[in-house]
Amino acid sequence: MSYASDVVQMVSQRNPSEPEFLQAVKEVLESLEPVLSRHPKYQKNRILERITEPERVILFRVPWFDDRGEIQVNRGFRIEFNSAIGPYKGGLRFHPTVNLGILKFLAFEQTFKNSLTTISMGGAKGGSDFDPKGKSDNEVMRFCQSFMTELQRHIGPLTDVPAGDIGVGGREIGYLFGQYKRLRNEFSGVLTGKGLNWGGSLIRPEATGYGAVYFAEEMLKTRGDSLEGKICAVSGSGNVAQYTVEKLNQLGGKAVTLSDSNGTIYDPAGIDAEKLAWVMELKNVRRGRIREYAEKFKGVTYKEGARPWDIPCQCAFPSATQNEINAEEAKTLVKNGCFVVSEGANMPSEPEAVDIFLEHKILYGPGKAANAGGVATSGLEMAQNSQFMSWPREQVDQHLHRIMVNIHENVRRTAEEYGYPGNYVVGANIAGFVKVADAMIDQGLV
Ligand code: NDP
Ligand code: 2IT
Repeated sequence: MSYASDVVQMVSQRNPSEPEFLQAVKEVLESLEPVLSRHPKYQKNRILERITEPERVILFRVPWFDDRGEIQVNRGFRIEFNSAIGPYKGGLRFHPTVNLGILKFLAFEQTFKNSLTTISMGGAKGGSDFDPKGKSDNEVMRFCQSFMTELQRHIGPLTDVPAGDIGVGGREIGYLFGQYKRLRNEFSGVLTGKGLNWGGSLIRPEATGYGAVYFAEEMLKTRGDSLEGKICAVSGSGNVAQYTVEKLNQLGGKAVTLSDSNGTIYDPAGIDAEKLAWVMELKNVRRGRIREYAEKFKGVTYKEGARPWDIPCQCAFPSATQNEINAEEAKTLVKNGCFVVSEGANMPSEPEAVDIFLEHKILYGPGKAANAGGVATSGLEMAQNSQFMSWPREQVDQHLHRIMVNIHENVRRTAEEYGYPGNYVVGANIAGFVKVADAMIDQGLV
């Protein structure tokens, strides 16, 4: 047995009820074999045993009153996974499916993703099983205030800097920031994704979607191709999906699908800027369902309970959630001519789906590389906060674009160096790992 598979087995025994965490650990550790055999120092320093164990897990009660005056109790989490290369950094997810194993997978992935950005940030994730759907603004505010009342003692602008993820957008970050400021009497860059009038960065809302499209563009360039005229399937209809569609439109692509947890819309004419503006109002202001798109625009079909992957496309941008593409769907995508997958979501492809993409040698950009633009721009927000400055839109977008080009180049080169040309999974995992692992060795056994 190899060192990596020994540790995978140990981690499985230790965390039997965390399937998503084990899935992420297995994928990363197995792809590290080439770097582990070349450099025995990682085994000697027991880096895999250490890097798969969070530095700290915080679990807390979040009590709040609903609008009827009834007491509700949710569970809050913050996983501070790794601080070898910077303060803990990563989003908060509010969704009824949230549990320890899901947040551990996300925080583990975040560690390698943040390493790829080239900005000094460690890995973390947090959230709650609170469901913002159907709650009033006041309920969301009371929940966020209670959540932050506990979380505030664990975070800080140089310690741990949360941001948004599923179910946490500008509204939630505002309520969380207000409560932090009130309790700590401190106006600081403790959260990212803030409003533009109170320390937020231009382009942060756009960054994850834009970044995933920039990454796809870089992958296409390696084959002398571009996004011009490409039919694109996008899943989700939240923050990442919306700005993926916006950037695709700007670069000549044609997005034909969006979805939510109820179903998928297919618009063969393309989701142009005007339709996208309507979607943004629907999802971000009215908080409605994507089904309504098919009622509003002609020639559109809506399939209840369906995902977009049987719609013929050349490029796919999974932008909803983990494990949203299975092996069958991956086969269908490839059969229908899809040859670019750029993951806006975290771990949206099941392991068997990833195998199919790699087997068919399509351009497959795993989430930790393709969606790193979001957290990278959070890093740019932190940089602006520390200077008490805000940079113009073009400047932030140029930084984001440059960062995505550099991540792509680093990942591509690393894959080649270790004998897996074109394999962005191996490239991203090794490049992300080496920087964190070397920092851990430099800093001793802590
Ligand atoms: P949002 O909450 O803005 O949107 C999430 C979208 O995905 C919604 O359309 C939602 O539908 C759908 N969705 C969520 N859960 C499920 C599910 N179980 N099945 C089907 N659809 C689902 O979140 P984001 O756009 O911010 O996040 C989307 C993905 O991108 C996540 O994987 C997140 O981790 C990842 N990501 C986000 C970043 C960011 O900066 N925001 C950065 C990097 C990655 P519904 O309305 O029905 O819930
Ligand atoms: O998964 C992610 O990278 C995010 N949700 C963004 C994290 C951040 O700190 O901006």
